[in-house]
Amino acid sequence: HDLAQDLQQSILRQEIVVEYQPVFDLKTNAPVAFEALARWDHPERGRVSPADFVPLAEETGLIEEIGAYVLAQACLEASQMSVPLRIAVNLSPVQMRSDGIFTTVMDALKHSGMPPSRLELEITESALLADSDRVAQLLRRFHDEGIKIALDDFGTGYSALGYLRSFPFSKIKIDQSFVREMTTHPNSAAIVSTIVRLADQLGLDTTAEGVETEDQLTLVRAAGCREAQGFLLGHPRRRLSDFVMPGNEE
Ligand code: G
Ligand code: G
Ligand code: MN
Ligand code: NA
Repeated sequence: HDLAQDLQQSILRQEIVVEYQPVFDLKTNAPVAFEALARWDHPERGRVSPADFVPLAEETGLIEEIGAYVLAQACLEASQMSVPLRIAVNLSPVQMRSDGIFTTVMDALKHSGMPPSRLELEITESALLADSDRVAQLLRRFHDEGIKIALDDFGTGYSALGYLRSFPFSKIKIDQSFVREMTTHPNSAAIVSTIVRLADQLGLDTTAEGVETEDQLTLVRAAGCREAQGFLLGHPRRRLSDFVMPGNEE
């Protein structure tokens, strides 16, 4: 039978699992947040990537249920951590358009007891394109509750700078494609430094995504990024335990 049918059963069958990737502060080298990343452990196909099932979930409308599960699970697990780090959750543009999204987020916070200030919602530019007045209003409601909003995959869309003016972001996440090219393309390094300077002037934090090598880490640090995440620093993992930065073990 088809994948969409299986996806419908996936939550009930507890096949959707949430992994967490640590995000590190580049000044202190300490972990400051975790990004929740959904995975689907299909009984026959094995692990299905969100790159494959999120689009299917969006088409079928199941993203609302799956997204609510991820939010609830992430807030619950984060509330049980020994150290109160932030937790970042990705929201699809389809979730952003649903009427229930504000309540879904607030319910996840209420049921877990986690303070809103520890939650960061990651949205991509594509969520801002349609119905932007409504989205701006929604983001302001989140912001007024103390929830942080991060602009994910920055640099890959239109990157219209007007977005940075009209929406209450607290952070820009610099797309992995720039980080990957920093060591080989001077233009990418220049773009990253410029994004960081722009963010600084707007009072926004920056996270470099997809840091895989020591050279990349050196360059994103030199560019002034506040935070970094990537396979060099920590892979997504099932358990929210206390991560340490490589080379900083003791
Ligand atoms: O973890 P991975 O690199 O396989 O994720 C692939 C894509 O799926 C990324 O763009 C990531 O943002 C997205 N993704 C992962 N988990 C979630 C989730 O819970 N909700 C949504 N909407 N997207 C997710
Ligand atoms: O779109 P978004 O930025 O949310 O996507 C996050 C995705 O990037 C996750 O699927 C995560 O598994 C993946 N990811 C995290 N760190 C790295 C990395 O260092 N290299 C690569 N290739 N992917 C990464
Ligand atoms: Mn993300
Ligand atoms: Na991203």
